[in-house]
Amino acid sequence: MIPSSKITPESIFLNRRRFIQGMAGVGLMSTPLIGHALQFKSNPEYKPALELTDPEHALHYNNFYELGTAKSDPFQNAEALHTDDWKVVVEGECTKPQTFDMDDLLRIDQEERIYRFRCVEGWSMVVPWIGFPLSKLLEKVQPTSKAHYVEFVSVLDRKNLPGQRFNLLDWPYKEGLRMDEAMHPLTLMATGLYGKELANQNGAPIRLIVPWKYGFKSSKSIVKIRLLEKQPISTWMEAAPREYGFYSNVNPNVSHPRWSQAKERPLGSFLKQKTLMFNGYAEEVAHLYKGMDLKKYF
Ligand SMILES: Nc1nc2c(c(=O)[nH]1)N[C@H]1C(S)=C(S)[C@@H](COP(=O)(O)O)O[C@H]1N2
Ligand SMILES: [Mo]
Repeated sequence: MIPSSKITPESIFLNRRRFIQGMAGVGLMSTPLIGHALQFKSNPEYKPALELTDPEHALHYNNFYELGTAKSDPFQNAEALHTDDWKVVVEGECTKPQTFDMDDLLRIDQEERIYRFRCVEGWSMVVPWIGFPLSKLLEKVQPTSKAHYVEFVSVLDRKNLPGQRFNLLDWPYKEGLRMDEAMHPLTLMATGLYGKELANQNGAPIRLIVPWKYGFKSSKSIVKIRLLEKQPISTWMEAAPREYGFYSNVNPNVSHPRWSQAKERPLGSFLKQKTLMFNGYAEEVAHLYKGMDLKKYF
């Protein structure tokens, strides 16, 4: 995939899109410019009155260690990620394990949702994702009563992905959610961003988005989803267990061992702002953690 920003300036695209949106209201839209046409509807339930992050930042300041550790690496090395004939295997504790190709996944109704996104490093953004609730995919494989956790496995391609030539992390990148977190309506499988299919550097062709958790829980370029009875060990837990827990809910009151999480810097802004409990989604998700000590289950 050619990074879209190499084809057209994002500002032109955005203005054009706003114009089209203005005409079409919340009707069915497709991408007006180059790239795979994504059919999607804007979901008015997830259209907060927040200023969107300039796509220049969201597309060029990335964490995607498979493509390198510097923030500019994922965009620069984007072509090293090969997304042709992508498949997502869904297996484990379910009665109908299946392999889905991208056509199957794009046949699920795609919607646009504007979410806050907060990296554990202390920066944040507000971006319009396109995708579908993960619950819609999990329902298709019919989880058994033993499916208590979900594991997400990202792409493994040591030959092409520059970051995987080093064992900086235990590849492939793995993450996990509790079943109720995975089935929560906010939990999204994203296939697009800013009205277009996902750019490679953002985790093409399909990634997870869990907006109330730190960004590293939102795995990119997923190839396998496993339903499990026991809690899996995620890549960052394994790398630094005292720093990165399984839950990793955004919480301004629980510091990272090396820095405070009370504030964040929105990409494109010089000033910091206060970080919100559960990244502003407390009303929707706080009940999932009732009675849990959030300092212990960080
Ligand atoms: N496979 C994979 N997924 C990943 C990462 C990664 O290195 N590899 N980085 C995570 C981190 S730390 C963040 S903040 C987000 C960044 O997403 P973005 O580049 O689209 O903003 O992706 C997350 N998902
Ligand atoms: Mo992150």
